[in-house]
Amino acid sequence: MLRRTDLRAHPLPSTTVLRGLLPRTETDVDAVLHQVRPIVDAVRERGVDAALEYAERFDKVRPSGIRVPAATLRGALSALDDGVRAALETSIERARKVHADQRRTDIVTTVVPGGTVTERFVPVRRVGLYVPGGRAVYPSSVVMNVVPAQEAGVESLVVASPPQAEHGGLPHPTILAACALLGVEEVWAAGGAQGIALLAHGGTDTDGTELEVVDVVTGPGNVYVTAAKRLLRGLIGIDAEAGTTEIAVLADDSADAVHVAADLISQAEHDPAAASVLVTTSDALADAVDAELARQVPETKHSERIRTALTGPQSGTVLVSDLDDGVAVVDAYAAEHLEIQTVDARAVARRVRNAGAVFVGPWSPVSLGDYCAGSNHVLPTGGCARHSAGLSVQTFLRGVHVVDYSEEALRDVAEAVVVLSGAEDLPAHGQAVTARFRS
Ligand code: HSO
Ligand code: ZN
Repeated sequence: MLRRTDLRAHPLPSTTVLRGLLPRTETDVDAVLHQVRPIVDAVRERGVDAALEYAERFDKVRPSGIRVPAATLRGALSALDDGVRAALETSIERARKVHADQRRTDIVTTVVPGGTVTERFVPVRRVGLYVPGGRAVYPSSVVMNVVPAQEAGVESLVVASPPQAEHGGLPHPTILAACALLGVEEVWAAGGAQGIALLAHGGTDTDGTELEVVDVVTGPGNVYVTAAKRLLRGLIGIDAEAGTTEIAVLADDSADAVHVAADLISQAEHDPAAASVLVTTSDALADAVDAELARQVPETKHSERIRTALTGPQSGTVLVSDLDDGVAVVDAYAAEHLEIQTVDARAVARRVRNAGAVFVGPWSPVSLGDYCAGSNHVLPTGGCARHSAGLSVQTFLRGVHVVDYSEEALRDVAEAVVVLSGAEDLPAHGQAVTARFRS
């Protein structure tokens, strides 16, 4: 079922060439920028009025207001299925454990006696966390956005999610319930590019209350949401761009084809454009995984979507000569999720440089990480794992340098400052130091 690329004939090509050979279609955010710019401009100029007009056009419903009433949030939580509530609590508890450990303590460096530089980790004041509507409803993504922001010590946070016509212009009730469970008090019925623009520019709600601007927006969304984040970056901070889900599995002949196939299917389930890539040293495993896919896909609920994803140009099997080449290939691919299903998987995993998250050995499937491992599932896609990390407490913190020198410590280094300021033809810089020591 998976298209094959055989890289065993010659030595592996360079990373640059390799990237071109590997299956991947990138979502073209640039192509929609011209559609998104007028939406962002309209929300900047006309605020909530414009956001509501776009909701009518794109979400097919005009919410009565942007901010969801507190009683509605409480109501959604009490209507939540008990089993789902308990599972969400497990997810939240584990995510809190991991993200609480990510908190940073200030780093004080004594550069010279009397001269210190402290890196103080300061949370941003207010963040907007975007939760998509659309094809699937992901309360787990509420957890993955809210928990790191809360654990970072962010003082004020708002969740924005598209209004749903079938829910009277409110975000999906499960999303509202997850927010309530996490103690989120501010939720906006606002989605798409207009939702992102409203977070960045703020406005006045239909009842006259202020919708306050945020400093950072995180969370996955469709191509329009991503385009809006790109346009507004600078005014707001954003996380790494999250596109369509991807899974890569690096496996040798010790891997269990039943598990590998199930894991490739699990992420293909998200979207017909999702990518599932198997990188393997074993023809026998490649064949067995194909056979398993043929058996398992028809049994899944969303088999059409999954088949489209698995047979698309973004998915496939890559055959490599050995695990060294396998590691080079998965590094060049830089998957959002990477599973290592080999002999001594831990050692192989340690050699991987580029991946959003790594899942080691037979008992750590990606879907565990999607919900209940404690790790974060908002991860860089489309090769962005080469330069970016997934969402974490760090996303919401800035390391601020605090410089504190005594008179003696400044006097000791004054000459070097003066020389450098002269070398850069900025003598007033040097004088700001020498002025302090003129008797
Ligand atoms: N695999 C998705 C996250 C998710 N899966 C949410 C299920 N629900 C991107 O990491
Ligand atoms: Zn998933």
